[in-house]
Amino acid sequence: MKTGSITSLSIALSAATAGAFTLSVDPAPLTVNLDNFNDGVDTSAGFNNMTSAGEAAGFASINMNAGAADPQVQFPTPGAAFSSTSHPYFRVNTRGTVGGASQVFPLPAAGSTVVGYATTTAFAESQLAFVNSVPAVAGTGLRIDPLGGGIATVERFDFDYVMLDSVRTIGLGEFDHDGALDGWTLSGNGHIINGGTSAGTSTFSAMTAGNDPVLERGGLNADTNIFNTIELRIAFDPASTSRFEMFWGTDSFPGPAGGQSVRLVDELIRDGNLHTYRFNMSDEAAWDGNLNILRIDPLADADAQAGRSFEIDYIRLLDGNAIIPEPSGALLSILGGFLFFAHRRRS
Ligand SMILES: [Ca+2]
Ligand SMILES: [Ca+2]
Ligand SMILES: [Ca+2]
Repeated sequence: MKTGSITSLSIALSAATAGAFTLSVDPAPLTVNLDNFNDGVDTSAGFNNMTSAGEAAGFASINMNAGAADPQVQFPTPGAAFSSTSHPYFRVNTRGTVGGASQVFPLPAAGSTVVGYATTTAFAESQLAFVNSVPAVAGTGLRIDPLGGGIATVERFDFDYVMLDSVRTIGLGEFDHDGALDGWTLSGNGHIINGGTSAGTSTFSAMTAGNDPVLERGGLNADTNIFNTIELRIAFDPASTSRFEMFWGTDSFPGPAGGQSVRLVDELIRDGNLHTYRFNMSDEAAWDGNLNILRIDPLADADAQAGRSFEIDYIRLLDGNAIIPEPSGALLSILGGFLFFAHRRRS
């Protein structure tokens, strides 16, 4: 990343702000929804040996007869046509009978664009990439052939979301169907209360009830050399004053551990609306090896015990090396407690 100039050095941060990372607030989105199946309107079509079982609670359900040959369902995008030029990667969150390699094709069908993924009985996200035919794949939807492998008369497949990404992305939490926690746990001390996920908002919302309210997801295995950027979209209670803190652990720097976290206080936008915070972690010495755990204390101290609300739209890992800096806009670089305002220019 080229930095045109560093125009000021301001030590205006509270003592709680810490970490060595670069922060972008509300950068241009890198991901679009092909469909999140959250509006309850079933638009599935083009069946072969499958039938719709409806759309409700934030996902679309499709049935196939066991062993059916070449099962197919089509999901037209409700939005604009997409192109692999801008969005070469995509993610499918699905569950179904454990089967062979399910396949995905763009619509209208085009050659040599097939990708395969394995379905599991619990919702799980598959990260996929279009196999680009020159010059690119463009489409108005996807056709999915969810190959089953069970013995039930009817096998059912549920589709939570399909998202198209500009850079390689892992959805650590998209909170996109009713009750979804996407592998996150409300750990230990009970200081997160009234938590719940709604497909209507595609968010997890909750309140704090004490210091160090903990959201944690373990069992990760992501190469920090590639996935050096965390993106979080979150809303904070206007009445809150507390810091936000995020801890991590890798196979070479186990965590969560004190001193292995990023903290924000003054940088938080506390207007009750969702804002995007993108952290490039590549300056962190302990962002090394394979990431295996992430812990978020949304509002960690101060008035947390008074009961403050927060709402999370998503938590993602991004290939930050592939992110092209925006032509304008402010960037905050926080190194050892010093705040740099870097105004980036194309060069
Ligand atoms: Ca729908
Ligand atoms: Ca959904
Ligand atoms: Ca969401």
